[in-house]
Order: sequence, then C-alpha cells, then structure tokens
Amino acid sequence: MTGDLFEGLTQARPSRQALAEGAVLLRGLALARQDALLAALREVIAAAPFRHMVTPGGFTMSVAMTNCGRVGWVTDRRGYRYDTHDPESGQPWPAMPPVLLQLAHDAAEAGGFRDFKPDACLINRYVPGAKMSLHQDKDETDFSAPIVSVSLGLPATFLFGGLKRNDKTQRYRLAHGDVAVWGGPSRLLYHGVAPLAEGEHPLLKRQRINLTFRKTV
Ligand code: MD3
Ligand code: FE
Repeated sequence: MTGDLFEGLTQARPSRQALAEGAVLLRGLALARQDALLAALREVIAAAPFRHMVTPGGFTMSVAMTNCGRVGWVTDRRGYRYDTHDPESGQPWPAMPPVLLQLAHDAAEAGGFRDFKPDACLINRYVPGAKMSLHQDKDETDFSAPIVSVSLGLPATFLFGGLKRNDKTQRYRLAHGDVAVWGGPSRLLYHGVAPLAEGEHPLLKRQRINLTFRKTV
C-alpha cells in the first residue's frame, strides 16, 4: 500500500504512458525533486513576477506568465515572440536554474530525445477558471527539439488534438509532478487546457503552475 492522503504529493516511482507518436507522459517524474524545483521557481518569480499578457488581438490572457532562460516568450499588441529581456523590468529574464534544466533534460531523455538543451522556460500560472485555448507552439525555429512540460499544483484537464485545429481532441488529467515530452510527429499538435476547477493543493494552494521548456533556435 503506497497510498498518500495528499494525492500526488508522493509517488514511489514515475510511470510512463504513451500519448501519441513522439509524445510520452511521465507521471510523477518531478516529485523526487519538487522541493528544489519550488525553491528555484520562487527565486525566478521574485525576479520576474507573473503578469497577464495581452494577445495581438487585444485580449488579456487568463493565464499569468513569466519566463526564465536565455529568452522568454512574450505577447503584446505587436505579436508573439521570444525576447531576451523582460518587457516589464527591462532586465534580462532570470537564468534557468540548474534543477529545472536537469529535469527537462532527464525527461527528454526518457522520452527518447538526447541532449535536450532548452533556452527558454515559459512559466504559466492558472487559478480556478483560467484556461488556455487550443493552439500550436510554433514561435520556435527548431521543431526537431521536443517541448517538455511539467505540471505542479492543482490538477488540470489537458486537451490535445491533431495537426489541424478541428481534429478530434483527447483529454488527459495532469496532476502535480507529471511531466510530458512532445517531440517528433507530436511537436506541432494542437493543445490546450480546460478551465481550471476549484481546489486547494497542499503545497501550491489555489493554483496550478505549468513549466514548458523549449529550444527556440
Ligand atoms: C503538445 N501550456 O505554454 S503544457 C503553452 O498546461 C501550453 O500550461 C499548457 O500549451 C499548460 O504553450 C500545456 C503541455 C504541452 C506543451 C506544449 C506542447 C503540450 C504540447 C507542444 C506540442 C504538443
Ligand atoms: Fe502550448
């Protein structure tokens, strides 16, 4: 019996689930290093606080975002892009903490992608009600590298479809500590997140934080 009163807080060993060709879900992979991960995240967030960005169409996103790494993903009325500097502070984005880089590398390797060296980590914060509409991640130039995503805090319903917006979607529940790798034929699949349900996570309280590691060039 390995059950835990606090769902998702501990897991004896990570499990692996194929999602699509080139995509694998590594449940619980981040749990063994969650303390170091959360400590590093707190430092990044102190230097570059979460903010609600505006889409080129003029909508304020319900998800709050920040970044670490050589470049960060930004959106404003001028468009989507990667930028070396945080537009709020005028400073370079905080460096990618080694514990984040190592987790992304290890996850990619478990997914069959060697030597993954992301130069950007987009950090998304969802509170109940926040969502992310179906989209493709295509602001990068190197689609041969995978994207690695790490879920922390409240669970979410993640959706992913095909290469066309109207392709049928599948739904998965992503919980605290789950890591997914999206490479090869899965790299440009449409994906999104359903509105976050109410809840309280033992460590992160009323929020979900998602990290996506990208190699942009
Ligand atoms: C499938 N974030 O930041 S992570 C994003 O949970 C984003 O915050 C979601 O989509 C979140 O762009 C989903 C899972 C994910 C990330 C990238 C993908 C799935 C993907 C790229 C290709 C296919
Ligand atoms: Fe995405």
